[in-house]
Amino acid sequence: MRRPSDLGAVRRSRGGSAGGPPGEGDSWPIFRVMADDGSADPAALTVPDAELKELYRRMVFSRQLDERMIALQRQGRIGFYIGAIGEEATVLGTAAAMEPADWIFPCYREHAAALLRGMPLPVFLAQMLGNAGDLQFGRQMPCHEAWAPGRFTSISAPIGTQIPQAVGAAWASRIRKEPMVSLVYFGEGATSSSDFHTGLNFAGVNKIPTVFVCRNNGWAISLPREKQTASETIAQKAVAYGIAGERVDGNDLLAVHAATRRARARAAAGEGPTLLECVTYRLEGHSTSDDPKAYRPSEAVEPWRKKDPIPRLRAHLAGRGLLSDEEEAALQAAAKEELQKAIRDVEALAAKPALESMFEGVYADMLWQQREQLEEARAAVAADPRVGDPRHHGS
Ligand SMILES: Cc1ncc(C[n+]2csc(CCOP(=O)(O)OP(=O)(O)O)c2C)c(N)n1
Repeated sequence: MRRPSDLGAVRRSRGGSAGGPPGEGDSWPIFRVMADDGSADPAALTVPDAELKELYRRMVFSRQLDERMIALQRQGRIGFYIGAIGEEATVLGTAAAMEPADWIFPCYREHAAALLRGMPLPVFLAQMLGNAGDLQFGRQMPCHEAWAPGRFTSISAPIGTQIPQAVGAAWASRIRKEPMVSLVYFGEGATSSSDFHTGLNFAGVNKIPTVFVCRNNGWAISLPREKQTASETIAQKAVAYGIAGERVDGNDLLAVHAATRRARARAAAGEGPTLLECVTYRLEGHSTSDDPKAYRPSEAVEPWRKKDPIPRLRAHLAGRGLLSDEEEAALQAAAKEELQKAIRDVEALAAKPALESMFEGVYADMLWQQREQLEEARAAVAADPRVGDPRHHGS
């Protein structure tokens, strides 16, 4: 069996004690390109300058999107949101390192990857509102988007289910001789799921071309990483499956991108899958339904605020003369304006999905039972137009 230690930058565990917050385990050294102050060895830079600036712009946009969506939820304008504040370098660095033919299997924090894959912002926002512009006809929870034209599958709410799905899709592509590598996202909590085992075991045995991206953000809702697993790191779990494992500074966009390129190249060359552990931190609550003050002291968060991936990449770009203060201000203002306009436009689309859409898309031809239910629904709406309005809970 090929040992992960044979695979270039991939390390093998020397063992070590369990516990400690993410970032402390030293038996699997963390791969970094950028220092905390944004400086980097010019010889280690692999992302062209223009692409790097564009990824920085997308990180800023992702942060503003998350902040706006949380505000909309607090104002009662959308029902739910789950974002990636603090994890932007992990999401964008991995997605940007893949090829357009590759399928992305998201967890639920990867909205920036959906937009990178070409999902139009208004379509994303219509899904948030579940209105007539929603391609899913309001059937999914808010922020459970899908964008098939960009090979971005539906967000997976049940923990871990997307892992074997990504493996199956890559297996199918290999059978069809298509050069596709799948990439799947999950949190460190999902590494305790049976689907994690199923997916990594099968992929390891069969050398399936999948890149497994664990966003180790330290928390699974209220459960800290050290109570999730006795393993010192997530990357070392690769050893048991006989696959490559790599531990990366998830707040270093350059490192995340380079490690994902390496993992993709291994997969495409038939050398099998890689488990990438991106060490990052969930700076805010799990979702808009969560208040982290109930279980996490703010002192635990402060050191990670100083490691925020956005100022770090900004310092890197500024240090290399690639981003001036004026450009930074313009980029922030443009993101704000784009968001404001898109939210205004999509909210103005007040219409709900067509009533018929509730019954369509299940069978090629509607069953008689569905036709009967559709007639009943039509009669109910005709008698009281408030029926079906989510703000109306019956009388
Ligand atoms: C099978 C299943 N069990 C429980 C839940 C409830 N749940 C939603 S998110 C979550 C925590 C997941 O944590 P992690 O995998 O670390 O991802 P993160 O939210 O940190 O990105 C849980 C337990 C679920 N969605 N599915």
